[in-house]
Amino acid sequence: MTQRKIIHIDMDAFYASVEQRDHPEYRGRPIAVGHDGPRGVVATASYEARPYGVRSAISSALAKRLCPNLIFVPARFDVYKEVSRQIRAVFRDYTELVEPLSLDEAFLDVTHLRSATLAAREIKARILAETGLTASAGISVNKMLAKIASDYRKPDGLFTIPPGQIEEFVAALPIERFFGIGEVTARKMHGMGIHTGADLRLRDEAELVRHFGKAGHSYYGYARGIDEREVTPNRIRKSLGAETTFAEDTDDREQLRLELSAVREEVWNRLMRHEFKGKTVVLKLKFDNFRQITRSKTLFAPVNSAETLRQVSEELLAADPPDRPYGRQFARSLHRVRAAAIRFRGIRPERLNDFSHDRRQHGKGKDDNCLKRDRLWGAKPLPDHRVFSNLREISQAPRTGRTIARRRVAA
Ligand code: TTP
Ligand code: MG
Repeated sequence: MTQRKIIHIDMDAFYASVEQRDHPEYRGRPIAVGHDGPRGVVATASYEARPYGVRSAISSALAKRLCPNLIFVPARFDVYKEVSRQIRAVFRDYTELVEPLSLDEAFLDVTHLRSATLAAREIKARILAETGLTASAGISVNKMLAKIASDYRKPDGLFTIPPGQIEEFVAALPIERFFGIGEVTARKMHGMGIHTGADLRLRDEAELVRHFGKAGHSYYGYARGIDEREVTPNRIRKSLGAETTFAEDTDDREQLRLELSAVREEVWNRLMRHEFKGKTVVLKLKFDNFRQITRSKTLFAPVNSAETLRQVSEELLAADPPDRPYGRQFARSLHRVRAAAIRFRGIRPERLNDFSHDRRQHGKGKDDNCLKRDRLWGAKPLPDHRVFSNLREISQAPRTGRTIARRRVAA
């Protein structure tokens, strides 16, 4: 089998660089893209702001504390999308096999070219000429290594991991830097004493599978610099979301509403960044007794404005009667909310009709209760009534793995 040649390209401080390009007065200054309100979230920060610790997804309030001179600039997603279109056009001059991961990054399979490193150099130069912005490139034999390499010399970097150096490179790599090992898995690995690629390499495959399920096979490969994932154009993302764990558990609705507005802003940023089209909005609340409830609502068309997202998520949050605080129906006593999440799901048409199953499984009585409560306290429809409402609650007791689901359809 011929060895693949993979390039990963990632724009530097993408939104912030676009703002500095278009507003010369911001050049050389610490800026954050996002809004400055008390619940605002930073989408990204310019390289001048990063030494202060300002980075993506922290709150604007914290960012201002870290860097008092920080300038907040509102996001202009249309402009970022236009730049994204320009860079993707450049990529396609080199290969059909382009897999965008978000507006500002993509994998390219250039196995057919003589030198991937030369191609990457050219791509960077063309991006700069056509957009006035810098990108970083990583080059290697698979996606994992290319992605790690592009991060290695940021900003304006270019780094190649040639086949002969893979082993050494991977051995020294901290486990959280592997592409494909997320935050939660990395924490679990730390708990097992696995901190670097070298540590991971010492574990046998069966042990990794025992701890991490099927993914264990992949991790076994990653430790050896092996990653079989192909560059797949038009990959379809199924869902996207954001979650926050509160500094203090709360049962105060107003507090919850405010906390949720920050999660909403972040999830909206992600939606824009991944150009995700989601029709189903899911709200999840986790309680201090480790139970959780999930509610969702499916619209006829993808959510296309931050205002619609605000309405739907507040509606889902308000779906409890005021005299019955969150979770009471699932717990013997009142519990406080520990964490909240909003997710978007892309939904296929056939999924919209699968309610009969739940009805059979959980009995009519429960559904009727649910109906009555929804009529009294149910969510207000959106103004245009173009809403397919799927109010759904799930109580999960993780220790037993038991799931109780209730669903109801309201016109
Ligand atoms: P990244 O490529 O992760 O970050 P970046 O381009 O700003 O900086 P770097 O030089 O380290 O690559 O994300 C690209 C854009 O996506 C970023 O400019 C803003 C947006 N974004 C968010 O809106 N929220 C997020 O949590 C992250 C990580 C990015
Ligand atoms: Mg980037």
